[in-house]
Amino acid sequence: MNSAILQYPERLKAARERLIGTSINDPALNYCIAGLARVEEVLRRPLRVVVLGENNSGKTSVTDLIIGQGLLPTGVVSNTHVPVLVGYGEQPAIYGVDYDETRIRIDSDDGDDPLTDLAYRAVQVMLPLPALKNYQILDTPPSASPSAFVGDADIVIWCTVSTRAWTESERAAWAALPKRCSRNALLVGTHKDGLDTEEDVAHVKERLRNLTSGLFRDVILVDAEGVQGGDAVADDDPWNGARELRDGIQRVAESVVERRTRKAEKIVRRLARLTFHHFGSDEVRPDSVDLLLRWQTHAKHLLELLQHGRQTVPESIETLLVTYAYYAEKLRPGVVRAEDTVSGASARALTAPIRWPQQTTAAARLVQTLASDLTGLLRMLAGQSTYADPAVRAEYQTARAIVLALADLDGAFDALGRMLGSSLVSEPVARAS
Ligand SMILES: Nc1nc2c(ncn2[C@@H]2O[C@H](COP(=O)(O)OP(=O)(O)OP(=O)(O)O)[C@@H](O)[C@H]2O)c(=O)[nH]1
Ligand SMILES: [Mg+2]
Repeated sequence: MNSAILQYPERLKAARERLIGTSINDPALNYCIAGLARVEEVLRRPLRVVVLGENNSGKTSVTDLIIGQGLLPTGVVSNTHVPVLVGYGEQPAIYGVDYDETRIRIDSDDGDDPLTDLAYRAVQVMLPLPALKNYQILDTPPSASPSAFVGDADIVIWCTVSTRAWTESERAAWAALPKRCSRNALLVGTHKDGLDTEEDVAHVKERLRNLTSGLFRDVILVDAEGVQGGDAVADDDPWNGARELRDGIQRVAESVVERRTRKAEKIVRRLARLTFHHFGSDEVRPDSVDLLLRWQTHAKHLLELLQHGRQTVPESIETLLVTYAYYAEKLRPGVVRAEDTVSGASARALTAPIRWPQQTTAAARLVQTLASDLTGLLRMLAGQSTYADPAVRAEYQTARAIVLALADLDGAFDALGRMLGSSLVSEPVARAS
């Protein structure tokens, strides 16, 4: 997987800790810190694999096969009339989850068989297996409505008995699940051992693929009949399908994580933008008030031109950036050309082609956002800190730099850098309306 994706939660954590480290007590900044913590938490949550299928289709056996055959406790294996969530724990432990969500440890050695004695809503099994740090597995009980279990599923596995696979009732049950389930679903055919030859295996696999085309990411056949509750079986024999199944889950997991990260990046950018616009204690230097007003009039005019179709989106962006550069130079001479002062933008982006958005409402909104970001930046250049203490001022500057990096305004600045090139920053002229 792309390492930037894997490192993203760490990057957020580092930024958040540096923000906390500035010890600035600013409501917008506090809001940002709390938001970052929340996003990190969501990103670090293990994925949830939900194992579904009709009665006796091998759900529990497949759950056991995924974690390592024989590792699921016997009491649990023989009692799957409630959902069983298998997750990571430093020490092996089994909990009963009550209807009021209280957890009671039930794997003590007092001789009772608490798994059958008490009515739990669910059972939670904790095992010290590294793979379970990345995903939890929910083994579901025989149920008339599998949709009850997919609410927070990231990956769905449907178990079917290979020798009689994909019956009409299975088709109907799968069709009743939310459409999004298919995006990250695997079809697992159990009882592979009931097929005589490799040819039969290939034939059943092909048949299943054809019958369920578009419904699953992959079809995997397994022999899931293991030594349950006994010693773990070494599964270096590729025939039982355990490795193929784990690889399949891993592939789906990677795409889920990637999508989750992209979403998080968007949220963080929005959060950082919002923070950037609301935090700080600068006041505009008296000599800069007029320049700022002129910029605002200018930007407003440009947005109107766009709205009335007199300028295209690319033209509007270019003009906005050139205009911004002009005012930025006026407010703080040298700021535009000293590349890292403005953006810290990398050379990578300077060589990449700009993909201007099409002329749509979304694109117009993008230009508007850009204008307001640029206003925020100019305000920053036009500001003087109200803090006399240079140490506090420096902390504000640090915090601002972190927030700006999170807001990732680089795209805009890269384009700016490219357009300016070596040319001089001249007074921009808005097109005649
Ligand atoms: N031969 C063979 N037997 C299997 C396989 N998978 C499961 N079984 C057996 O089939 C029976 C049902 O398997 P389970 O894993 O309990 O099925 P389940 O879907 O969890 O059953 P419920 O929770 O009662 O719906 C058990 O006796 C398993 O040992 C397989 O791949 N091959
Ligand atoms: Mg079961």
